[in-house]
Amino acid sequence: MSTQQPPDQAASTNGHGATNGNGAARRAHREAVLNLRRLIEVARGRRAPLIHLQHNPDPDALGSAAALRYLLRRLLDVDATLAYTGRVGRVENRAMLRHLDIRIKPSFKLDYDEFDLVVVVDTHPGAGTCRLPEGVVPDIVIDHHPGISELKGVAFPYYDPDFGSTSTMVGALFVENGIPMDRRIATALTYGIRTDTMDLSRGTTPQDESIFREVYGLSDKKALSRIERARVPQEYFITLERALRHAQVTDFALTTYLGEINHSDSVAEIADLLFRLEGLKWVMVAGYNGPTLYCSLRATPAKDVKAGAVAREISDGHGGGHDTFAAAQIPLPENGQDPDAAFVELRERFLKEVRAKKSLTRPLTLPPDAKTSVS
Ligand SMILES: [Mn+2]
Repeated sequence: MSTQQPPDQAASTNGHGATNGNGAARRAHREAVLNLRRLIEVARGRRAPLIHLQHNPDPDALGSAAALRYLLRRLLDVDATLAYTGRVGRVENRAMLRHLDIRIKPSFKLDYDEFDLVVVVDTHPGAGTCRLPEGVVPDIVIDHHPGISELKGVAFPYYDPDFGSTSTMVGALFVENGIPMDRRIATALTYGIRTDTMDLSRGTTPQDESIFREVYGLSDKKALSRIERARVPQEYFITLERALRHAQVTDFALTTYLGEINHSDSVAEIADLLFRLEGLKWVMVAGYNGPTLYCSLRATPAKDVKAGAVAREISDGHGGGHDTFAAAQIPLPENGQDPDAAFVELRERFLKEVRAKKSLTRPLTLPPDAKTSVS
């Protein structure tokens, strides 16, 4: 769409995003100008906006939603409500809410009829992580997750899977349009970009870098440190111990089972930790909570590696994600199939899918003759 924009738009840079004067930066600037215009067109005149977050919101969802709320307040003088489903589990994410004063409300406590604008952030209708109430069609969708084919009835889909985070996309609306933000919002966006891109190491574009530089420069470093070093409950170490005990290395793939978990973020947290093992190409971590088996995948980047596709395949469509990191939420059958058995089956499917040689299996931390409780 940028190619249809008259060239004079490019000249009106504000000195933030397009300082190096190259074509890509000018294009990014132009798109941010257009995107802000479209956002305002759709949101203007609405008095009760609702920002609906990704299920079990992560820092990117929390950061981009908080920033969008601030933007709507600043430009249109309206107060948006932030709604979420699932829970905020990881202690860092709870610390983020606390230290940055981000207030979110559980979706089930809200009547969606009372809102006259619905924005979905960091997910999209049709994705497993979008739990909008039945029949609610959002006016605006802001997301970077791959997999959107069409968004029926959405007035403004601000969607680009090239971005490393939704926080970058919302950050660009500020930075490229010269709109100031306060320290709290800069900190929230910083943490959102940082966690979604693993410190700009995965799935990033030059724009992720340039927006990150801007927001990081404005951020509260002490608050960031307090969030990242948040104290953890004893439960964390109990889960960690189980993860190590059940971990098996099969060829180039590590798999482990956490049993019952307190919150679904545990699988991602442990997957990131175990992925540090040298020589690995894949990690698959799973655990259950209630009627759902949660699974997290990490993969070393390579031409034919598509973690999102693997997640989808082994979960019969209940998963997806990016090339190097992905997740699945698999409903456990109601006939009381035990989650341990569901894990064993999932592990089989995963190892087959990534073509790991099962004969090359060893425990991660136990001597080869010791027995693990799940095998
Ligand atoms: Mn995200």
